[in-house]
This record gives sequence, C-alpha cells and structure tokens, in this order.
Amino acid sequence: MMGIDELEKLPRQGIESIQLRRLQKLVARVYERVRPYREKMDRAGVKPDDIRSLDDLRRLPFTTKDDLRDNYPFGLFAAPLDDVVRVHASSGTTGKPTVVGYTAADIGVWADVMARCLAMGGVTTGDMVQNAYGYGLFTGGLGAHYGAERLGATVIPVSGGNTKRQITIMRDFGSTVLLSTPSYALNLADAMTDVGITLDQLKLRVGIHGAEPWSLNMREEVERKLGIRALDIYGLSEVIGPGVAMECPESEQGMHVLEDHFLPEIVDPETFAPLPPGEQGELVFTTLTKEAFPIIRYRTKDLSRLFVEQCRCGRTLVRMAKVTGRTDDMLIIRGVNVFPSQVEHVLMGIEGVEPHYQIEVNREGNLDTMDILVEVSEKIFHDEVKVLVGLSRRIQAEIKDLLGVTCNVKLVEPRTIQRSEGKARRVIDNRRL
Ligand code: DLL
Repeated sequence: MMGIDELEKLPRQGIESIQLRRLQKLVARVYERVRPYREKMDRAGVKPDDIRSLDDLRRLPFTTKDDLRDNYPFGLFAAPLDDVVRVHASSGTTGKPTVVGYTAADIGVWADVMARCLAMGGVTTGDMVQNAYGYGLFTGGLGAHYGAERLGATVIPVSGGNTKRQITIMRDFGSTVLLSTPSYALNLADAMTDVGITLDQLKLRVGIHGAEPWSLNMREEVERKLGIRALDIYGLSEVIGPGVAMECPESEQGMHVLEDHFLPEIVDPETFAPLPPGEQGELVFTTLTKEAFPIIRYRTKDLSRLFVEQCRCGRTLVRMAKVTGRTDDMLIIRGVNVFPSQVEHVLMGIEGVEPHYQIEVNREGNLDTMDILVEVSEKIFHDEVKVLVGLSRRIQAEIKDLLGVTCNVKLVEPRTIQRSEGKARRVIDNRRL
C-alpha cells in the first residue's frame, strides 16, 4: 500500500511555506497572462509583489461564475491553446457552460491528486476499480480514471448508466472499488436485488462517492446495501474536478484538502469576510499549481467549515466538513448541476410561455426526478391537445439539450402557479437526503 505522502504530514509551517511560494508564482503568472485578472487586481490596487505572506491572499479579488461567463469560453486561460491538451465543461448559470482547460502538466497534477485521494481511501495497485462516474465533458469520469491509473490499480471505465450491465461486470470482474455518485451507488444496490445478485457474489470493499451532497444516513444505507465502506470525495470543475478533498477512513471531521495544490478559505457568505477555522461559511479556493486554468479565490457557493486539528490518520492537511448546502439555488439532479436560471432561459425563448414556472424535484427510489410546471398563455391553454403536447415536448427537448437532464413538463393554466410576495419560489425540492 502507498504510504502517506510526506507532503500530507508536514507541520503547518512547512505546508504554508510551500503554499506561499506557489501562490506568489501563480499570482505573477495570472497577472501577466490573463487580462481580466490583471484588470481586477489593478482596480483593487494590488500587484503580484504585494503577496508577501499567505494573509495577503485576502487582498486579491474573488472570482465567481460570472467572471467565467463573461470570459466564455477561453478568456481566463493562462496558457496558449497550443499548450492546452484537454477541456471540460460544467453548468453555467444560463445558456453558456463553464469551460475549463488543462495543459499536459495540469493533467499530471490532476492524476496525482486523484491518485492520492484514492490512496487515502485505501485503494491500492491490487484493486479492481469500477469507475461509474460519467465520462465526457463532466470531470468525474476522466478525472477519476487518470487517478486510478496513476495509482496503478486496474480501471474498468464503465461510465454511468447501463445499470444491469454494471452489476454483471461488478460480479464477473470482481470489482473491489466503486467510484460513483452516492445516489447511483444506491441505485446499483437496488438493481442488484432485481437481477438476483447477492453481496456474497461480489468482492466490493470500498465506495468513493461525491459530486453531489449526501447525508450520513445515506452513507449508512450505501454501506449496508453494498456491504462496503463508503467515503466522501469533493471537487469542482473550476478548481480541477474530483480530487480537491477526500475523506480518509479515520476522519470523523470531513475531507482532507490537498492543500499543496488547492488553498481553501471560508468566508462569510454575505460580507465575504474571512472566517476562522470551525465556522461555517462559503468555501473559497485558490489553485496553486495549475497552468491553463488557474483560479484565484473562487467562490464555490458551497457551504462548509475547515478544521485544522491533526487527523488520527496522521495527516496534517486541513479538513473540510461535508458539504450539505449551497448559498445559491443550484440543484444537483442525477449528478448534473442545474440552475433554475437555465430552465428560465429555455422557457423564455419559447413563444406562448408565461414567465411563471416552478421546478419540483423528487426522489423516486434512488432516482431524482424533475417536474417543470409552466404557465402558458390563455390562447395556448385552450388550443388542441396536439399543440399542447408539441409544446411540452419541445420544452423537454430543449432542456435536455441544454442541461442533459430529462424532465417532465406540465403545462398549466394561466395564474395557477402561486405568486409570491417576495422572491419567487422557483424550486420545490422534496428530496430528503
Ligand atoms: O462534481 C467533480 C466531482 C466528480 C467531484 C466526481 C467528486 C466526484 P462539478 O460538476 O463542477 O464537479 O460540480 C461541482 O458539485 O461545487 C458541489 O456543489 C458539488 N459536489 C461535488 N462533490 C461533492 C460532495 C464535480 N462530495 C459541485 N458533496 C460542487 C457535496 C459535492 N457536494
């Protein structure tokens, strides 16, 4: 088994001096190469030379999803496209996705951090890793894949879906590790009963689950139904993808942040003032080593806390509490990030649709479902059934096109969706995680 990486056991001062050196280099790179960063820093009156201690990080402006949207698709890249070997994308808040890029060195860093996460979860070269994160623009599949290969385990790149085949493969290949979203892990567990495969026919030992929030109850259910140890992994495309933080089996306080590459902060979600360890707030990340898409003080909108106490496993890396909520209205539906504003964007592009809608999310079995209630104009509502069916199909198709998620569309009469007196209540999330 791979021992604990030396970097993960450094005393605070050791890790902080690495962070400072890398931060200084990164800020200089970004200032020199990325105009939007340079302009923001100039406006804030801060130059790369002003970064003399880690505390000076606070002088740098935040980056948000709006910055990514304003510079779509490649405007924040800090390397020429010639040096970019891969791009990934995730949901933006409206029609445009968030695009991120990687140089060959970045892909190497990503494989390293992901391999370290897997090792933290107890994965070794002897493991058969069934990677059920989706392959494609989503960072989950390829990110986990490169990490498992880097570690030297055997990877089964099965991707998401095709549930029955997954279970047969799991049995026949003797998969020992499952990489998937937690909801898909439960889905697999239930489908096992349907195909008549029992736990004693499997060699599954560990599950490494992330990409969406999941409660401790859900963890218990995954562990019981699959007979495994289920661990949490966190990451986001803007920072690198999966591999930003990982729970070790001994931690009772969240996930170890790979601090030599990603510098975490917690800020007050309203004032953005930095908060001390232990306090809940918005998680902010600065990448320390990325070349193509470095990001400075990225406001993730995820709510968490940081713990600085050393873990029982011996690692000194800061830990972040399980992410249970967000400061915005982003939903994660079957692993896909969905913003209500994206749904609105689609609806507003369609004639006869009123600007009143509601998104209802439920969990049936282990699958998330999304119903969209849409008010249509008086005229349309009294039109032929054919017209109504055509309209809901069109909305469904456009949403599928933009978001990659299938939803049920219910067209309703004008004035049936409750009007609110303050903020419209666009989302009713009935999932109890
Ligand atoms: O979900 C990367 C990933 C893939 C992480 C596979 C773990 C495993 P995005 O699609 O950009 O990237 O979505 C990032 O997902 O800001 C959180 O809101 C949420 N998220 C990710 N991991 C967790 C987790 C990938 N363990 C967004 N718990 C983040 C709760 C999570 N939420």
